[in-house]
Amino acid sequence: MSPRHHLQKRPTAWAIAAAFALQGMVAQAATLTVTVLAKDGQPLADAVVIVEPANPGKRLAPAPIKAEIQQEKLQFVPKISVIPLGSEVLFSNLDRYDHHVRGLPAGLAGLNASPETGFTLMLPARVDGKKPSSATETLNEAGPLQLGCHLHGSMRASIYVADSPWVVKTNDEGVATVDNLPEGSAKVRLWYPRQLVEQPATAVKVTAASAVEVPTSINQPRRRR
Ligand SMILES: [Cu+2]
Repeated sequence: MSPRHHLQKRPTAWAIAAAFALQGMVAQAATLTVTVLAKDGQPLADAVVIVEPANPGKRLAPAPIKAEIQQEKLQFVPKISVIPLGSEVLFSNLDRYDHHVRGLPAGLAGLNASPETGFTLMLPARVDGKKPSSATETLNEAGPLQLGCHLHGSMRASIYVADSPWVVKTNDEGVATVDNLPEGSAKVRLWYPRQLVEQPATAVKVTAASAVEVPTSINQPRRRR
């Protein structure tokens, strides 16, 4: 090898910069914007969007958080939460009635559950001049949970306990923006409370800025409040 040839082979500053840029592109976080439509074709809020990349790579579990769910005017607020696995949830009762928080796996698993399954909290009625009663629960199992109250059958809510960072609830425009995805093929699954039939997964190609519309046969809930 001549010295000259050797010189030519040496990577130039430009080549090094290009290599870094390329590396940056490969590692670049991609975004998928998912719009979920109800049976009537209108945006569906509060649907849980779960993106499952074909090659998730070294996926990090989402960091646990401290979440809050309140009981107010005979309702759970919020009605649907996406909370990372291992998080602690603070439940508070702001009403002047006693409430329970009965947490059970959603769907059939919950129907067949024994009394020991899930968790039960008792939150006494609010008393003037005192802090509302509250209790915490740590979510140690991934998947959807339904919340109820033994005293008030209409009090219903859900928590989707996420073991992946790619689980996002749709906003009022029916949109869930899922960030930091690896590029490439992925599946989009949905979870929605009271859903009778599981929606088939949607295959997508995730790019730097990709979007998909997912029509469903889910009925719009009646107008809330
Ligand atoms: Cu209650």
